[in-house]
Amino acid sequence: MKPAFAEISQIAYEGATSKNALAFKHYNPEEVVEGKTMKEHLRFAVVYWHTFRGTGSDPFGAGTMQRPWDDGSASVKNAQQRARVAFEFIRKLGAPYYCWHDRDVAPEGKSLKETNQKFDAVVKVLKAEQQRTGIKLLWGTTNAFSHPRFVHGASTSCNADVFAFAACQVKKAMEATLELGGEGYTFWGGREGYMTLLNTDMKREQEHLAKFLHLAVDYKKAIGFKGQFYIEPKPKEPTKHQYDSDAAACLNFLREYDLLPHFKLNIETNHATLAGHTMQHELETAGAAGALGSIDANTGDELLGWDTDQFPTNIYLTTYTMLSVLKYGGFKTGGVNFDAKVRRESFEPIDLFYAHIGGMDAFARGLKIAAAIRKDGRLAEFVKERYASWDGGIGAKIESGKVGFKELEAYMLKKGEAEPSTSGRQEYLENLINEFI
Ligand code: XUL
Ligand code: CO
Repeated sequence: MKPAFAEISQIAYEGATSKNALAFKHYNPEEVVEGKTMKEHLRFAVVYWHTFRGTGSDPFGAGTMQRPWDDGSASVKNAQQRARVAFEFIRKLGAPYYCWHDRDVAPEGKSLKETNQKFDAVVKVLKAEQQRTGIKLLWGTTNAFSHPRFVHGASTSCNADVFAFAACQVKKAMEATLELGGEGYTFWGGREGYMTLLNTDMKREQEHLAKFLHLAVDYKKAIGFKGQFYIEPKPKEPTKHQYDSDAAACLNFLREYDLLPHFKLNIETNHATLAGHTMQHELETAGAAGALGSIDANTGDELLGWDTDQFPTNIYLTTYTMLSVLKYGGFKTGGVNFDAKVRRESFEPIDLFYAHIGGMDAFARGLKIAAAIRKDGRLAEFVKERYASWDGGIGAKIESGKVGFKELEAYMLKKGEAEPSTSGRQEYLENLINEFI
C-alpha cells in the first residue's frame, strides 16, 4: 500500500525552542513526571469517528475534507483501506491508543447478519494493524444513534424491537473489543433522552436504560471481558435532554440501579460546558465518587452553544484537568482520548497532524504545570489550612459522629459566636496558578 502521508515522517520531540510545526515542543513520551513517563500518564488516543470518518459537513453545507485514500464508497474494501491509513497516521503521530464506534470502522449491511460479517472483515484488519504497530484499543463503543431505527432512542426507545436491535449491536461490539484486547467499553447515550415529555414515559425509559446496562454487565461476565465500562455524560444534543446529563446525574442513576460497581465515567470537556459546568467540576464530581475513569479531550466555543468538539489548546484547561487527574491517582484503564475534529475549513490531511500535535503538547504542558504546582505545595497547603477547624476540637467531634444537635447547642451557648474564618483568597490563588503557567 502506498503511504497516505508519504511526506510526513515520525513526529519527534524537539523541545520548547523548536519552530518545526510537525514536532512536539512539550510531549516527550519518555520524560518522567511524578514517577511515570508522559506516555504512561497521558495514554493518548485518536478517535476513529472524527479523524477518519469526519466529512466536515454541517447543517448548512456539504463535506469539505480532502481524504484522497477514501473512495467514498460503503464497501468493506474501502473500510479496510481506511483502517490501514488510520494506523499509518496514529503510528506517525506516536499515540499509543485509538477508539472506535462499530459503525465508524465498518459499514452497515442489509441485515444484522450481513452487518456483523462486514464488521468481522474489518476487525481482522484492525487486529493485524494493531499487531504490526503495537497501537492498542483504549475503548470500543456502539453507534446506536445515527441509523433511522434509533429515531426514538436505543435502549430507551418506545419500541421494544429497537431495544433488542441495540442489544445485538452492543453484544457484537463488545465481542470485537475483547477480540482486539480493548481496555474499556463506553456507553454514550446518543439519543437516550427525550425531545418532548408530552410523549415520554420517563420512568419506564430510565428503567429500560438500567436493564440494558445490567444485560451488558451480564454479557461482559459471560464472555470474560475484563475491560472497564464507562458512561459518558452529556446533557443534550441530539435530544433536548439526555438522561446521562452530567456526572452527578450519571452517578445518581448508577447508584439507584445498583450499577455503580460496574462503571466509571468518561468525562468530556465540551459536554461539561453544555451542562453548564467546568471540566474541573465534572472531574471532581467523578473523582470524589471514585468513578473518574477516562476523558474525552476537546473544547467548545463559549460563543457557540453546541458541541463543536474542537482540539484542546488552552493551557489553563489542560492544567486544571491534569490537576484533578493527578489528584485522583492518574489514569488506570482510561486515557486522554481526543474526541475532537478539525474545523470544516481545515480540510487538508496535514491538518490532522497539526491538530493532534497541538492537543498532545497542550496536555503535556498541563501535566508538567500540574506536577509543578503539586511539588510547590502552596495550593494544597492552603486548602488544608482552610479546613483546619475540622482537624481537631469540635470539627473532629462532628466528623467522627461524637456529637449531636444537643451537644452542638451546648458548645455554641458557651462559645457565643462563630467567628468568620480566614479569607477565601481567590485572587491570591489565581495569581499563584499564573506563576506556573
Ligand atoms: C458525542 C460523543 C461521542 C462519544 C462516543 O458527543 O462524545 O462521540 O464519545 O459515542
Ligand atoms: Co465523547
